[in-house]
Amino acid sequence: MEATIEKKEALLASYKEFFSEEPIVVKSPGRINLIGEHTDYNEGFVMPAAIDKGAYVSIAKSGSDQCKLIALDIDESYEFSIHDTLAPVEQGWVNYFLGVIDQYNKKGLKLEGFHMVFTSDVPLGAGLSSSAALECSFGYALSQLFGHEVSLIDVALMGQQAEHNFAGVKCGIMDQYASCLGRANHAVLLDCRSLEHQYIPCELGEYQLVLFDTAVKHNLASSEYNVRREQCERGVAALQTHFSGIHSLRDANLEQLNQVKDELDAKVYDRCAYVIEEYIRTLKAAEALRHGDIHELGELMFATHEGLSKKYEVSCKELDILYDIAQENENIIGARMMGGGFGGCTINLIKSSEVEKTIEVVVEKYKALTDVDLKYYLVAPGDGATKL
Ligand code: GAF
Repeated sequence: MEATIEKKEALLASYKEFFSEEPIVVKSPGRINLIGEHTDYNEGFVMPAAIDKGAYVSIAKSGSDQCKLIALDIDESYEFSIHDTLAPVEQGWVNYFLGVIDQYNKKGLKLEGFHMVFTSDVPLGAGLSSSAALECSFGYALSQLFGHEVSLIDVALMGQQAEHNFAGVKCGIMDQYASCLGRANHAVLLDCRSLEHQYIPCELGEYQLVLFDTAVKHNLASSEYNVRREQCERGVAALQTHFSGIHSLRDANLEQLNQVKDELDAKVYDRCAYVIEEYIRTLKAAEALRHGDIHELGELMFATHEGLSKKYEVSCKELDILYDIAQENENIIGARMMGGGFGGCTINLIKSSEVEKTIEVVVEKYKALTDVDLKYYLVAPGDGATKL
């Protein structure tokens, strides 16, 4: 909390250097995901948590139609009129904001000109949803500034649409939902069909969560993400010709999938099998967490990595190396790649009493195998979108 207050004060001071109004400040965090990967757009379950790092937006009405966005961290800005017809622009970061404004426009929620300065301490390209943090902090800030009654779930949905329409990634709802509705010390078990969630205390006993950041982001990330989505849809289409009541992979079981196997491309079969298995694993993991069976949770995380790497094929060399190192280490009882894939972090359950020593060993082994200095983050579940 102290860090958050400091960030707020620093942001307010920066805002004053650019503009004369008194802004409001909103924070929305990045996220981790314990388990339930690539299940959100298949209407399954996910179990993410918000983290303490987030995007901070300071914003006030400009008193005219003019809007100005200032990205403090990269010293860039962007100006436009609130009445402009919006379309994606070259400056990548601007699209997250334009995409959210576009959603307000589509919903008929009236906006006026504004001045906005933002900063973020969510590591970029680490798979911690720095973009969802931007979309959600901004979406929530607009609702607060212009007095619109927009629920946090709606803010999350608007952020997701911004990602689809302005960033070109057909993402599910997990990242934005966790960013908006995360709760300190809890994981969020989210049903991505009904958009209902349960908070599960994230009590990990003698273990703690550590992220190892490969710092790689392969170009494949967004294109292959959309391909995976299409492959799942192809699997659903085949299942629908044989079975009733199938709207998404969430409704199918492995037996049914095996019955249509001959009609499916081998890759499509593997993708669908992974998703159906991950759906089951996520529910088991939620039970394990509820009952404090952290070893079981860890085993399920290992199994998820295997599926993501071999069947869903969204891992990469660096993530697999980290997985192998984790598997050999007796102090790491669960590990897997996290998020969309093709780079970013692994999430690890490490024995708290051995955490420093273990990190040292992993960093050393990774360096020996890749010649890269591994970054790492100790994370704990934090709160979702908040007006500070
Ligand atoms: C990315 C997406 F944005 C999420 O919606 C989710 O699909 C995730 O990849 C994979 O589980 O973070």
